[in-house]
Amino acid sequence: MTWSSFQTGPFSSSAVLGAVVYGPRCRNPHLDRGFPELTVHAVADSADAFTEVWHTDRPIERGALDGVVHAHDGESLFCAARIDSSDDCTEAVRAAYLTALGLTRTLDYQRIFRMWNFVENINGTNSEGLEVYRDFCRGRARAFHEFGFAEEQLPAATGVGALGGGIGFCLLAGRSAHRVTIENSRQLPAYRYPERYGPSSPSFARATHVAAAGGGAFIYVSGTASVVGHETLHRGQITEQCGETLANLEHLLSADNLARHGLRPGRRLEDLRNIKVYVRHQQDLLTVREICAKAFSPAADIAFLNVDLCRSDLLVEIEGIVF
Ligand code: 3EB
Repeated sequence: MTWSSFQTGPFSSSAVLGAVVYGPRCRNPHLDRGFPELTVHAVADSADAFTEVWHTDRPIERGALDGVVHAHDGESLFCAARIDSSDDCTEAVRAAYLTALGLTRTLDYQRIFRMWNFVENINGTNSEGLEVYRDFCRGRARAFHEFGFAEEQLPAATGVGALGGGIGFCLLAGRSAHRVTIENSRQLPAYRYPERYGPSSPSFARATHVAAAGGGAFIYVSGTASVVGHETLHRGQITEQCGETLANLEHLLSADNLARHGLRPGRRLEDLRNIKVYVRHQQDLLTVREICAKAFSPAADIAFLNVDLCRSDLLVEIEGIVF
């Protein structure tokens, strides 16, 4: 099984399946250190940089295909790609996602359980006047559709802004782990959002439960925001958006919600680890930090990133993992 940790200093490159650097500049995905590394431009100051490292206890094989770098260990696959900034990204996103999805098939890791997407200028508009996030969603949706993915099988995801570097994305997939996709009964499945949010609904599930063949279960929780049904609540109110986001996370992990998917036991906010908190406005960081310190376990690493979010009225988004 693969698990992750946040590293702020140098770390050993052995037994690493992949890594995502949240740094002060972007870099093309590469294999220079012996594993695939995605470098996202996500912090303004290098003092705030950190790396999420995906560990494995098994030997890895690695490679690159059309710019998509990847490594796999017989149980899990990590792959990462970057798409240059452009006026229209639908086609480039579709192509890069199709390459990554193709790898899951040819390498036989077909149970995709998590993906992350970092989109520069996410709330800007493309040459046809479409928001960049919506343009991105269209390409991703086309790739999953063409690949024959049922909506109910979509993985958990994060889709947030980046300070530069076009679009970086990575995904994690399993070969034989049992995977259950989880929705949140407080929220409409994102893949059923009405058309007013864009020509293609976002392709993701609220969470995935992954049970390793050798025992052990993980819940990968998607980026979660102040969205109830399909509407953004508490426009302009950071404390209230944090509260609604925490209510969404709490309900997602509750015994009642997990039981709808045949899963138990229920989990709590205190069970979340490797938490990332995306905050749109720098001036909200202190407020959000205080709320998160109260809500989550002191044992959890919590990283705060000051980036834009996929809807211009969202101020905060939170993700995490139950190990
Ligand atoms: C939402 O609930 C907030 O497009 O991959 C959260 C997680 C959001 C993932 C994505 C978007 C994505 O709709 C936005």
